[in-house]
Amino acid sequence: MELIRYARGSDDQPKLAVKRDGELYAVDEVDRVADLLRLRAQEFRSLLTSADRHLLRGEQMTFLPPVDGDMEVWASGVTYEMSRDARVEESTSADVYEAVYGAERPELFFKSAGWRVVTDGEPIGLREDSEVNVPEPELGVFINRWAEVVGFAVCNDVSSRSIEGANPLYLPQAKVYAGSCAVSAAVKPAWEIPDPNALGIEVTVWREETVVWQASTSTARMHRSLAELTSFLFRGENFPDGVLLLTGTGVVPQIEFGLRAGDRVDVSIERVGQLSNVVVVGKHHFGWLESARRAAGSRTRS
Ligand code: DO4
Ligand code: MG
Repeated sequence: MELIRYARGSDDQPKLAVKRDGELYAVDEVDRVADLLRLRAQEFRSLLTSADRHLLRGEQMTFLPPVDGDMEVWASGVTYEMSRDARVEESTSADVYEAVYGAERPELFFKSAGWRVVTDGEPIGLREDSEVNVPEPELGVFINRWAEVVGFAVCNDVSSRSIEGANPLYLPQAKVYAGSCAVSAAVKPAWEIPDPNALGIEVTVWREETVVWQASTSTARMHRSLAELTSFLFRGENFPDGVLLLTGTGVVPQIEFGLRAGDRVDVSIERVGQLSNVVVVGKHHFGWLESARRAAGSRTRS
């Protein structure tokens, strides 16, 4: 089963559905992921599993990012050895990455407001003022207001490597900008993934017909547990509409590699799903996100 958020026409209010055996069923009780994340995990599960009466067929649907209401997107970093080693190589302040990898407190940072998130088939962005940019394929974890993990998604924490490398204090500029946060349209409920600690993650970057970077890892190589990351995230803040937490990248390309306009980035996570986006450069490509706040169906597909 997967949870989907969708709209039909450009003026249609977003709604929720569950996909089961290739069929879509309406979730009639609530219209927002945020409302689901206000429920306890058990209620979330019974509401989704009981959505089996109202079959949706044939209608033109636009799938939307599964982040709405006052949900926020946060991210953790340096949660894999490879991420630590890559930052040590690129950074003018290597020791901060060594220190955070071994520290009790993880690196956690705000990644995106909900309305800025892009989903499958929409463009991802690079900053015009950034030289080297990379995709970061990451397992995303949906956490409800009660700090319970209720679902998973495939995410891309698109980042400027050169801006972060110049000075770690530039992290917000390297991480938070137009088109930098992509999340798969489908959410996999947590009860269908009893062991999220052994999921294969794969990323492929296509330049025209050629694969220019490919890498894989497994969540088994993550140096922190989901419970640990969740507990630190909720230490200092409440999330009344829930939160999506990106859990860090376990693959980083060679320092010579950088994304370019027109590249297609495909990410897949075993048992969770896929995410595919084409790269554009500059914030002017994302003006449509503002109108999509009011007219959810008017989104841009690449
Ligand atoms: O320390 C900078 C960010 C690291 C990050 O985003 C990651 O490891 O995925
Ligand atoms: Mg990351």
